[in-house]
Amino acid sequence: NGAGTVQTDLITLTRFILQEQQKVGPKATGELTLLLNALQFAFKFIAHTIRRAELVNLIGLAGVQNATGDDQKKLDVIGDEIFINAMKASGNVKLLVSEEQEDLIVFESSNGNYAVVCDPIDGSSNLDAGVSVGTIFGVYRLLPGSSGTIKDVLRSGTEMVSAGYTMYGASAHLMLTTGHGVNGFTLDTHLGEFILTYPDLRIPHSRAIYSVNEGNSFYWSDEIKAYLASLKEPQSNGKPYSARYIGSMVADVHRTLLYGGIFGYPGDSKSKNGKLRVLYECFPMAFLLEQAGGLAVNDRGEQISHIVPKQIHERSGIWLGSKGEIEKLLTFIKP
Ligand code: P6P
Repeated sequence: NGAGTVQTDLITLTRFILQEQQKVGPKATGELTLLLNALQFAFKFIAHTIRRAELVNLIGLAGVQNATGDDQKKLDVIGDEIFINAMKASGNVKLLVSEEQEDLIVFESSNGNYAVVCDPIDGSSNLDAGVSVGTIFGVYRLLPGSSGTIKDVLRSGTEMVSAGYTMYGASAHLMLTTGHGVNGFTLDTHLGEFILTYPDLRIPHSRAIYSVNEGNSFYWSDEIKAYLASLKEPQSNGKPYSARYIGSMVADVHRTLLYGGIFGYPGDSKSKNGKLRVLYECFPMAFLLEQAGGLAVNDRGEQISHIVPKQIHERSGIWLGSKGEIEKLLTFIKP
């Protein structure tokens, strides 16, 4: 519609989630709906806090280290607390895995049937430079009869019931799947609502864009070196691929989802399993990409969502993106 026309029938995230619940029919308990609403509150609060951070100078090192040894920025700590409090308050969450917390969090008083895994503010090291960062999350329903133990989260990505991310950039963009495709929402700060802006998003089948940290190339396998060298040669259209790397996974994946291409953080001789964590970075992004018609594989070319992690901060090499681009990669890495 033209810029001047007024939209009078907006689809908010709340309305969308209810529509999804109605699709499930009478057996839907409404618990996932309540959980997704608690998640959206956390995203709104984090978005607001990040915007204010630049004004009230919250940005800066908090002087503490997180579970995986990264220097923790104040916003990491605040984002983590916001997320923990929102999940606890929902009453639907029994377990929480957070990048910022070494151990599994069990909400003792909760009778919730869900486990949430999250990276509250992924890419936070970019915050001072004003680069988009994001919250990445995944949701498991507790195993039948479980009262909530680590066994409920050491499961393959294929068992997730929902996943997505919210990228905090010029606007806050939430990309969400509940297993029925991918839908994108943009936060209208005046309404305080996420509005449906990317209905039934599909990733282009191919796109000549690759996204990887070339600074690691000395340590890559010969197969990866050969693959990337092939992208730098003029292709059938006479042009080589373009390189785009932001260094914030949510921003790099968001561009890949919208434009197509391939993003990777492969393992190498200095970090066998790469840098990205299986539960709250690889699995949610793999779920989204697969639901959008893309693919996500590990360094051996296996579908990454089939991995069963052995510990909650486990890492894996990962490549994700357009189906055509992953299939081209597989011709180099598939044994
Ligand atoms: P590198 C950010 O710290 C992060 O966890 C991801 O968001 C991002 O994709 C990756 O690390 C960047 O790592 O080694 O390329 O700086």
